[in-house]
Amino acid sequence: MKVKVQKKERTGYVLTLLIMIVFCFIVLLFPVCGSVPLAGWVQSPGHPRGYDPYSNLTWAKCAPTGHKITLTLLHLDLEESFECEDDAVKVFADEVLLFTLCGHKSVKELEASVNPFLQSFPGGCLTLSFLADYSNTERHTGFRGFYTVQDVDECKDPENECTQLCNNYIGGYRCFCRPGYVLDSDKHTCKVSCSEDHTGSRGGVLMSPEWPGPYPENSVCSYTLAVEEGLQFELTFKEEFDLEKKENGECIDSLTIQPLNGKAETFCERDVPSSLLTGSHRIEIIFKTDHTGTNRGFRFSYETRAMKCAGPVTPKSSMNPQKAEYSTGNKVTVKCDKGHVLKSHESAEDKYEATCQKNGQWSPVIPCEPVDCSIPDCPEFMELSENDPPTTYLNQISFKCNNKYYQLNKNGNFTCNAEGNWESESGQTLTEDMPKCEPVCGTNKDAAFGGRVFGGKPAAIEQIPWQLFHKKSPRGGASLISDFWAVTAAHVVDGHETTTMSWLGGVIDATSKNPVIMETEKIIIHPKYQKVGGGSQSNYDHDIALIKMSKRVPLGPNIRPVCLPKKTDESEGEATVSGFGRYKDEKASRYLLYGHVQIYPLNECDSVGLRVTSNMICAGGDQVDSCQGDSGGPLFSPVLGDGSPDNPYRLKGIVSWGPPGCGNKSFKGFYTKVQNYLDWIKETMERN
Ligand code: 4AZ
Repeated sequence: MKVKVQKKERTGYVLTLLIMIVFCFIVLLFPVCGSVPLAGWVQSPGHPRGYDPYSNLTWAKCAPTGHKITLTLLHLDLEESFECEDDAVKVFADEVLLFTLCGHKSVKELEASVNPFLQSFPGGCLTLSFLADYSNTERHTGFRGFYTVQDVDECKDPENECTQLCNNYIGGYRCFCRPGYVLDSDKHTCKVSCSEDHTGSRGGVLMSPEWPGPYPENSVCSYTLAVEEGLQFELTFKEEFDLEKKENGECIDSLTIQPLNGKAETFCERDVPSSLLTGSHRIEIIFKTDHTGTNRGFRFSYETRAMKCAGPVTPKSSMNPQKAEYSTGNKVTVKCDKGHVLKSHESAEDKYEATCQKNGQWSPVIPCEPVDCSIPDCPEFMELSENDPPTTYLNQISFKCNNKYYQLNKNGNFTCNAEGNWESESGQTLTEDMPKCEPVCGTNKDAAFGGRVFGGKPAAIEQIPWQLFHKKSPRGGASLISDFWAVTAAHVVDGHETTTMSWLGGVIDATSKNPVIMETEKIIIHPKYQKVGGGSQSNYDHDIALIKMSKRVPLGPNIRPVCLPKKTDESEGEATVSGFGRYKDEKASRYLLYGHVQIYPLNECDSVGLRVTSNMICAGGDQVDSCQGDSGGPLFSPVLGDGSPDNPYRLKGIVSWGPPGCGNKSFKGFYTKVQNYLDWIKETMERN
């Protein structure tokens, strides 16, 4: 039977023949390359008779470095199936699946759309796996192809990183440079060989490579200028200075001038100084360029000048003599500025001598640092307004009281002075003029509400917080005047000086279960207080005594001191008297009562024959009088309800005595005039 060969089929055969000739040529030329054969066949089991059900084949070849494996399929006849799920050839480059093939493909089809892609990565492996299932209805011949090991042309890879020229060879590639350039140690970058050593030269010119033409790319030029110590280089830029930079002025290419022991300066802008005195006898100049740009570069001359020293030797100091510059060997006296002393000097020394060295530096250099006043110790109730404030020269601190029942007795602002002491606004040091937190006096709760209370009435808690009360015999009152001291009438405590008395505070009800109990430590009766004829009867002149408590009285809303009167206050007008004393027919009042009385001139008060002295105040009201048991208690003004922080309650008098029969309209009560005892009170409190 004569078979008519079609034209299409013929071209296929011719192509196969051609490829086979090329393959034979390769096989003959390179029979073996190390352990990897340079070419060979790969085909399905039983080809060309056809493969059996369940036949399989795994084939793999790995390329040496700088090579790749290519596979050329010449024939493909497998069972056709959806997504090649029955019989299939799969080709992988390392782990990457390149193709899954099945069915029938002509040589032309294979050449056009399959073979160009059947390649391993450079130095990688190509793997082929063939798997047939059982379901073949007719016989298929399988596949056949050949592989070759080929050199990779790395120079064609745009990522080969040769900055200038590239040369490919079997198994690798090499970068090389145009004349005038040298290959850097990274084996890829071409650089200009441009470093120069000008050691020993006292003058000359330096310029960028190829000046005045554009400087070459990828250059790192290092120039050394060096002469003996005692000289320094001056650089003079006269010509154009043109280095590549970004829009924002940041340098792309740069010229860095690094003096020995000095600060490096980098330039690329045209703002390079016309002349630069470097202050150094040794300079490294680095010129760096990147891979692009057509800028012209730089040119400058250099010469040497004698080394000079400039001032100041150290910040916060002055020099004597004062000059713009100093020659080597010159000596100056360095004096720290006001409020500064030499660092880590034992004595607070502020002067030393320094000499200008050959290297343009001063020696010795001892820094001047501000004097430190340090954090002061704070007495009780006092603290600094700020935690850990700075404490050096001219810094300020201020004190405050950390308890609302206390206030500073003077200005609490201090400044650290040049001598290292805290100084007040009036110019006194902290040790001379330490402020104190003293109890706030003469303030009660009423002050916050204002308003006036009339008549002899029971006092509310917190209304007369300075009222103290001696409940046991002798029943009497006292007034708290600080957080340790109370003032009372001498006749109340007379005879008790050597014993301890218990005073109650913060009570308005004498039967209160929880009063604050204050034990006396000292009872000091006024030295001029006397008893008539040495008997038990007092003449009530100087009827005043001070009581010091054994412990600091805990101040609070119920217990607060009253203010003492001013030296110049008028002793007239209305005042309030308070106490737990006799009330109407009762022997004693259970509650703290108060009432307003009028203070009269002494000559208007009938004393029923008893001697009245200028140490007494007489006062009384229509309905109100003090009486037995009130003695020692307060007579204060303004009247209860009228006081305020600006007009605090002041102790005018101490309940002292009166003609028999309290509340008698024609007689007034007598009170010790506290104003006459201000010095004695102050001195006694200070001394005890
Ligand atoms: C006394 O016996 C007393 N009316 C106190 C004051 C007055 C009278 C007597 C004043 O403690």
